[in-house]
Parts: sequence; C-alpha cells; structure tokens
Amino acid sequence: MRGRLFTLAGMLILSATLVVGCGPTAVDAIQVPTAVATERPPEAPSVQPALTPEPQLAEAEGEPVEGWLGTIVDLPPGNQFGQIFEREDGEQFGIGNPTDVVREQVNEARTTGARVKVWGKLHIGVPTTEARTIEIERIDRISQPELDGEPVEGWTGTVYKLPPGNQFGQRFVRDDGEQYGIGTTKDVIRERINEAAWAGAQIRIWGRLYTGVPASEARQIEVASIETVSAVAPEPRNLSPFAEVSASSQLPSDRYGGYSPYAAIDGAKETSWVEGVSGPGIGEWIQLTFPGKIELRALAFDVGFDKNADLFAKNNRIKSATVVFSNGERTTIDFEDVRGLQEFAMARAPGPNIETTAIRVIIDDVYPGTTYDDTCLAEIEVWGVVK
Ligand SMILES: [Ca+2]
Repeated sequence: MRGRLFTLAGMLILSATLVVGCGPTAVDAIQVPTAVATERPPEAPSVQPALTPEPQLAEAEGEPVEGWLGTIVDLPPGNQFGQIFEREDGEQFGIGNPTDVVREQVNEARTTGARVKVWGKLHIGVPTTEARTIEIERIDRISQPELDGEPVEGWTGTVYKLPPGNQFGQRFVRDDGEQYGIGTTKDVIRERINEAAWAGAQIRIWGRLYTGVPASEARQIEVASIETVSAVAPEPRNLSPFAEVSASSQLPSDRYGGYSPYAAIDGAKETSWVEGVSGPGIGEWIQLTFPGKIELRALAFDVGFDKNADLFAKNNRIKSATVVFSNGERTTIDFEDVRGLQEFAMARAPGPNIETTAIRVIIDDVYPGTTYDDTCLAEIEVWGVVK
C-alpha cells in the first residue's frame, strides 16, 4: 500500500510537471511549482527524480503486450488521466484511445475490480501515467477465486456459538477440526444454523468459502443449503453462551468497564457481573434463561472479580448460593474462597437428571472483600444436553 501511495504521489508530481510544460503562459509555470512546494513536505522534491521514467525500462517502444495480468484502477478525482492499468507486479500504465467495445470492457473491469488480461501495444514517452501507455486491443476478464469464493460441497461439522460480545457470533467446526466463520443471506437457513448450534447437531452444508475476510480464522462460509446429520449432541456442552441473562441489580459502569450480567457468560474471567445494591448484596440474583429445555449435568462458577489476585481479594466473593430451576427444584451450593472455576456435578445416578429452561443463582453469603463491599461473579458455566 505504501508503494502504491508513493507511486500515486509521484504521478501527481509528474502530472504537475507536464501541466507546467504545456502551460500557455509563464505565470502558470511559476505558480504551479510554488503550490507544490508549499503543500508537500520538504523531502518530496528529492523523490521526484526517481519517479521520472527510467531509461532502461524493460519494455521497449511498440513492444506487443500479450496477456498481461492486472486490474483497471481509478486515479484520484481530478487527475487528467482518469484510469490506468495496474499490472500485477505493481507497474502502472496509461490506457490509450481504445475502441468503444474495449472502452466499455475497461469501464466494467474498473467498476467490478475484476482481474483482467490485456493485449495490445506499448507506447513510451507519451504524456500519461509513468509516461507509458498501452494501446489496448483486447481485454479479458478472468475468474477471481478470492472474490467469487470456492465451492463448499457437503462439508460436515458442527456450529459453535461464541460468547456474547464476540464479533463473529458463530463458527463452523468441520469434522477434521478446521474452523470457519459461517453465515447466510437466507432467513430459513439462518434459523436452521441457529437450531443446529443450540442442539450441537452435526450438519452438512453447501455454499461458498470466502477467504481474507473479517471472520473466524478470516474464512467465511456463505451457506446456500443445509442438511441435518445428527439431531442432538449426546455429550454435555457449556450452554451458557446461548442464554439470555438478567439480574436483580448491577453496579453501574465506571472507567474500568461494565458489570452487566452478560459479563458472567462472556467466557472471560477478567470481566464480572457485580450486584448493585448497597451492602454485600445478600438476596441479589443472576438468571440464565435458555432457548429451550436442557438436561443439567454440571455447573461451574468463578465466584469473584477474577481479573487478578489483588482485585479478587479487594471485592466480595460468593460463599454460598441457592440455585433455582424452572421445574421448581432448588439446591444450595457452598464455594471455596479460591480463584478460577469451581465445578459441581449435577448428574444424578440413578436419574432422572434435572430438566430446566432457566437457572437463577441467589447470593446467600459472601467472603468479604478487603476494600469494596461489592459481590462479584466472573463466570458461570451450565453444562448440559439439549432436550
Ligand atoms: Ca466474565
């Protein structure tokens, strides 16, 4: 990019020089260099000699141009030469007076950004970009795998929902472990992708793969067609990223960040939900509500402000909590006063396991912080199987 700007700046200087040379009066000839001198940094003039056409150009006058690869690009507005051919090695060439047919193709290539191959004749020393012009006789648009995408034909894998706040939302993990962003323009398919993500179902997809794009691993699949292979993942998964989260209160945001209940399911121990009432917040709660019923297998909690040991000690940690389920059951959990996730198996032997659509965690008791009377929960994970 730097090289390109450098060249463009050079072309502007060159253009200015040419205007001076063609200027009708001596007044023009004086004014133009003055303007250039005041608008450019002092080192700019020393650059100019290197930008004049080099005598030992590889191309010779009248040399045939045979299938050169490149793109048609616009010069900045106001530039007298309008558009140029930029060869794939970065060399730039003006475009001679083409026939109407070729002119139309050049315009189309410019607006679509398509890679093209050009044929014609090279002219040197003409008043144009880099003083080199191609008299284009033929221009062919060639395929663009980067822009048009590669075909995705029947790939199988699963869709993972990323924690709230992650800019990419979801990712497709192919059965061989390769990961891709996943999206679609069709509402029906989007719904099926979301259902498959929630269930942990294996799916088979068709569509196109785009690379070098802002997505998970910079690779994005645009799904055109989807098929379900397995209904529901049999192994328990952390389903917290799918939950809607609410809380009885929250500490207002400050210069260090926010303390909303979403901070407890964002997958980051550095962020926490913090209750917002005066005192330690006994009786305050956080609730996760799922898109459907789950069969609960395990819970995990990081019970304080776990950004670092210092803040963990300064703030209250949850010592015990009552967990309430949508089926009316409730249980009490006692926590150790330690950083990191504490896991609690919830599977019953023999079953049946708890089935619920929501989990509410009510603060019963706290380990007091040394500095702040605020009770924090860095993370909660809910491991289960979708019913
Ligand atoms: Ca967090």
